[in-house]
Amino acid sequence: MKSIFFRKWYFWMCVLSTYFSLYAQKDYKLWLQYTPITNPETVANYWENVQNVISTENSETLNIARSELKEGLKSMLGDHFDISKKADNIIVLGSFKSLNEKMKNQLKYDFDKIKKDGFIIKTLIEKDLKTTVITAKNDIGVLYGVFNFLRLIQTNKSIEKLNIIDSPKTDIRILNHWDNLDGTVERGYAGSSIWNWQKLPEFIDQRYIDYARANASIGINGTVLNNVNANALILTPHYIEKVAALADTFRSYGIKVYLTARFSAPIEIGGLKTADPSNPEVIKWWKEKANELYKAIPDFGGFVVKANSEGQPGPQNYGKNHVDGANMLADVLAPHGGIVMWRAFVYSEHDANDRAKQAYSEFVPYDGKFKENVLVQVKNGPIDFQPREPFHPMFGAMTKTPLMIEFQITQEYLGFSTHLVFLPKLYEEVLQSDTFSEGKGATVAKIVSGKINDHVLSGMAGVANIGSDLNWCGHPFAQANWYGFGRLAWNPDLSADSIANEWLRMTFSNEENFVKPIQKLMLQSRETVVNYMTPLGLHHIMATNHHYGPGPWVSNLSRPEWNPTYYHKADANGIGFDRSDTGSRATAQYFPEIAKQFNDIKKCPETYLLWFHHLPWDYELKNGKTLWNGLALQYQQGVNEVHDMQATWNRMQAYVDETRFKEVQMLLKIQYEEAKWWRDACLLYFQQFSKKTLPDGVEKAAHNLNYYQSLQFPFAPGI
Ligand code: GCV
Repeated sequence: MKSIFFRKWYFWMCVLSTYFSLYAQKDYKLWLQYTPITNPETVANYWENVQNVISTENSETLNIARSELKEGLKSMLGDHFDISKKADNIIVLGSFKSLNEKMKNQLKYDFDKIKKDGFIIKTLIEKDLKTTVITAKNDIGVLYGVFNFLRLIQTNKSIEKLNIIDSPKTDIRILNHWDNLDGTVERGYAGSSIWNWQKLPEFIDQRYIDYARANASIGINGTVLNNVNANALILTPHYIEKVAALADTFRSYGIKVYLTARFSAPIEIGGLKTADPSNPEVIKWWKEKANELYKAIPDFGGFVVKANSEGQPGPQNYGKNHVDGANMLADVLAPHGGIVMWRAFVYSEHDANDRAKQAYSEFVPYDGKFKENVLVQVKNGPIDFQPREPFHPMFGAMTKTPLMIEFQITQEYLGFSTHLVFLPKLYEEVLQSDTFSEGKGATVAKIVSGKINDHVLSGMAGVANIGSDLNWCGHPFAQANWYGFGRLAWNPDLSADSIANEWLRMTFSNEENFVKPIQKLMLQSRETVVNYMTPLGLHHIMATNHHYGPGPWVSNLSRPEWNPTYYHKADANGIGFDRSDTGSRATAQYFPEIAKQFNDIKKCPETYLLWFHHLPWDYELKNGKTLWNGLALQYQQGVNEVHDMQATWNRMQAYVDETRFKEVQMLLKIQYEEAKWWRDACLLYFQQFSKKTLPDGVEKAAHNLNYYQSLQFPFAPGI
């Protein structure tokens, strides 16, 4: 009796655990779901073209490419491969040099068009024999080609007659992990760091491989493992060994490892008295460190450095400048082929000037002075990853220096991982901004891809949103931001629209009734968050330190530019930061065409109005409403839009597995509550100055201002 009961219990436990692990896997599998195609006709059509896979050579990367292709096809189309059978329609995988002469002849013109890491996917037809060739200049290009090919099937595209020739437009497509050695992640909202330093180097977590594979699938080719607020210990032998184990794991996926170098490391771990970049002992120490690193990791990528920024040490501590610091490190890395990514995120509490102007003022005079293997890494906007900022004026202003763009994928100022915000829309807005640095058409995208000034190096960095959470990113839709960053790093001219479309199809479903409304929701989501957090160009009004929730009233922090009041400048006369010619003149840092536009209240896009202008509460907006009414209505609109997002999602149950459906549903509920919190707290606070009533259509706050001001979140994640 007992044993029957036990067997039944055991049976159901197995069923349940399979059920849970299957669904849990969906969260974990990101956009590489390879969901089985259920329509037999579609399956048959695909099979017509992919009866077998043959590779022309072996290497670790090519073996990965082959098994990815086979497994992907098997999962989507069913297990029909018969390697022993001579198939008519095959896929040939291999680097160009390994193809037979006939194929080489057919492909040689295409081959000339691809660059390093690029690939060709081409259907060659001879009599009745159809061969799809996936080839490239190097093995990793073939792997990229395979992921591209699989994406076609994942997104329901035809593979009948392919002619795809694609190359990345940037060289360095890199994630910046702000991961600390103690396992915490600065601005991380998806659990703890995925690097298990204690178990490395012996223990290689399967997650590292899955991480590398996911990155390779979107073309990411580099990772900075540690926080830009760095601990020098990462450069000690104890950690280098662990870093090397990760580099070994990532290598066959085309991913190079980089580290943040703490500028004062020669003192902290080298026993020197100084870190002065001109000191011979310091230079010798860094040279030896570079030798040690390259001995352990022959393809080590190089260093990222946050110097003289937010309390981090740097060359200015010794009366030297950014060029002195960056070039010293560049010199020690150059013999090994390494690079330096020197961050331009600097602002000083001793500089009374507008914070938005400081990086430009400090860096632009150094243009042309950096060594060839230095890139200056510039955040997308001049303040700090706000829901909306104009593009950074440094883009276009340093023609002799390769500038990398740094985007934040993790949602520090964008509702953490509880808010659904599709960031490629933000990235696209910045990348497609015209700097006018070389006349019309000098977009940020062209500058960062090195096209405008013919730079040898180019790159895009994204602050990772990856953590130990089952779904990697803390929100099923936050995965789209990792995905979208990778796709844009590969091609900064891709549209957010197409990225959302392919991501949805790969991650959830190809059903049009699902894709259409959810794509629309994603594309609107960034504007929505701007509406309920920082409409009309407001910025940096988040609560102190953790940046969770609203805090426009904060004015007591030691550094003026850390206080939200510094940014909105609300008073009885109005609101906004005057950065025009009558104010800080930050507009003058842009090229004249843009400067003129931003400077003139009538021409300035209303999305940036309060970023550049301080305006009276009665100022008339383009829609005829007063500034106060327009502001209040925009906050309300943000709330309404989240409500609409909920309604749209609720109609999607039939297309999404239960786990992810519920996760998103619960998260949207939090987002809705928090959108209302933002609206109420901000409007109550600003109302003290405007002294105006709320316009019709704006809901009254649920609490008074004191209540919102009293909220404390000492354990908010990410700090
Ligand atoms: C890693 C902002 C963030 C900091 C971050 C810094 C930077 O100030 O709040 O957490 O530090 O940017 O990008 O260096």
